[in-house]
Amino acid sequence: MCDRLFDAAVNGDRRALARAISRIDDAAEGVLAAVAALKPRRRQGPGAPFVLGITGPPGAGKSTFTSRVVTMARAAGETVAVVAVDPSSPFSGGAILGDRLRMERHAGDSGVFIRSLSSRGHLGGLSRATTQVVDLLDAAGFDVIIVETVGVGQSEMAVMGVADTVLVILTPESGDVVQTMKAGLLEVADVFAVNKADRVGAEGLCRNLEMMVHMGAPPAGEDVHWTIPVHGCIATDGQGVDAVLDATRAHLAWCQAEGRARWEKRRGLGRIRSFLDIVSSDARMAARRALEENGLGEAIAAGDINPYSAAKAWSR
Ligand SMILES: Nc1nc2c(ncn2[C@@H]2O[C@H](COP(=O)(O)OP(=O)(O)OP(=O)(O)O)[C@@H](O)[C@H]2O)c(=O)[nH]1
Ligand SMILES: [Mg+2]
Repeated sequence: MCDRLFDAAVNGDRRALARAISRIDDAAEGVLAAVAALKPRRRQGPGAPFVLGITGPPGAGKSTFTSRVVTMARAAGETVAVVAVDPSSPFSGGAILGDRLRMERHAGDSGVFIRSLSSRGHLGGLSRATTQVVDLLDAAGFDVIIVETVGVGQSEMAVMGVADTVLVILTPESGDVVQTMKAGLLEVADVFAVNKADRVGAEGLCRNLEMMVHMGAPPAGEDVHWTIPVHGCIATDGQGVDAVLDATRAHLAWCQAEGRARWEKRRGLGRIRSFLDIVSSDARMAARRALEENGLGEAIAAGDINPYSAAKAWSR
């Protein structure tokens, strides 16, 4: 069933593509085999397609920026897919609606495809779904794939495992350099953009970020080093967006040349993470089924069987 849907999806049927992504998001039966049969181009290496991860604090301007990038890529004749990864709770679904409105200007353009992912309730589900959806969009032939996610926890790590280049968008309001480091955003960033450069404090933040990225010594054992560029921009009127985009393309070019080994290493870690995500969510689903059988769940809840020995007995 899934195979035919996935075939149609990679052959240009946009409705099939949307449905295939829903199947992935729901971890539906047969999805794993269908994804495994895909032939993503980037298995060969970076660059085809360009997978750009965009992350940063809530409200930083990620979607506004993404919309600009879509317009620019279309003007250059490239097809673009956008995946908005939404790790928020089921009770705050407002952001995606706002995105829909913002992206409406691209509606009717068959060279643009926009979807959001939720995968709520699955352990590791979000990163699993993101990787699989990017493979599908890659196989479907998009030139640029943008993965947008709020940098509030694990989701940006998932983006890092799948993107060629990770752009971290900050604003003068999103906190200082120390907070950025504490949030782990320095570890995931290949390029920094300070958006809302029309607001007070943007220049200072740029300067401090510059200082921070130059302070960091190259990691031990790495003979090539990428120095994270920092650019200010105003996503609402487009100022500086092209310079940020050029910096992400420069990083991609670096990944294709001297940074190739580092790209391969990151991709390798991403693949290991995919494996662990799949195994852990499968195991959890199997354990849930086990709870429903033979009164195991009731017995554990009542304290008749202790959860440790039950888990040990089950995982054997
Ligand atoms: N002043 C100013 N406002 C901006 C700029 N870029 C975006 N905004 C505004 O900031 C608000 C949030 O923008 P979004 O693009 O939704 O931000 P986001 O990072 O996608 O937000 P979430 O997905 O909810 O995390 C909107 O009201 C934008 O119009 C900018 O450069 N300057
Ligand atoms: Mg957004």
